[in-house]
Amino acid sequence: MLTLALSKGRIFEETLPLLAAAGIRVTEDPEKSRKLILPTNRDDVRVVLVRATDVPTYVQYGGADLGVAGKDVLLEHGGEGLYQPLDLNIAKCRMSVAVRDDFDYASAVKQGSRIRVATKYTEVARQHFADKGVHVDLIKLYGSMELAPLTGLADAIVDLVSTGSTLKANHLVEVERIMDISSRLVVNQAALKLKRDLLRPLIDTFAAAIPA
Ligand code: PRT
Ligand code: MG
Repeated sequence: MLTLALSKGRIFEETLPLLAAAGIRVTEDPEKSRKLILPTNRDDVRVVLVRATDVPTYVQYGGADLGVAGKDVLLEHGGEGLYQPLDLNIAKCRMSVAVRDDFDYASAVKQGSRIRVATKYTEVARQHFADKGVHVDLIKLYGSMELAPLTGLADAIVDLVSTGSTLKANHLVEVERIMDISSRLVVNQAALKLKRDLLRPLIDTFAAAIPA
């Protein structure tokens, strides 16, 4: 049996075509069902639904044999115990710094200055500002980062941006692009050896079906 960990929403939706390429069809709709374990048309493959940030943890400890997780999530997790064979090129976005449209970011990040940044991605943010020689006070948030600069909680946020419409709707502007983000296939290292006969063909089929 192979257990695949996915999060609901864009990762689930964008993984479906890759599964289809391997002849795997999830036979229940996660948006309609309350089930957390979804069967597929194959007796030896099932899908477990977990929070996006929990996918690496499930795979690391063998709660799932493989999973799909954003690079943002993997960077914060650290990737320990995970084999990452493929960039699936799905759920694409970028990680950026954003500020209020009336905030003078250039002055705020002069060498040796100090800035207050709210983010879910404290590891990436810490590294980014360290590289620039800017002292940063990090405020860890779990959601609605966009609100932080509007309420005076922080000068800037580090968040994911795709269309940019969330920033725009909240009078924020993207002032720096830190990195491009896409989702990766992650595999439990022990499973890779013990379930090689099931996993290897699946990884190869996914590799051939990655969207351009
Ligand atoms: O939503 P929930 O709190 O349950 O969990 P999650 O946000 O961790 O999961 P989900 O499903 O929203 O995101 C899963 C993965 O999709 C992330 O880890 C990213 O790798 C990837 N991804 C791709 C995105 C986006 N695009 C994205 N736009 N994740 C989040 N967003 C958010 C962003 O944080 C911001 O609030 O969408 C908003 C911006 O979108 P635009 O289009 O307005 O710019
Ligand atoms: Mg989300």
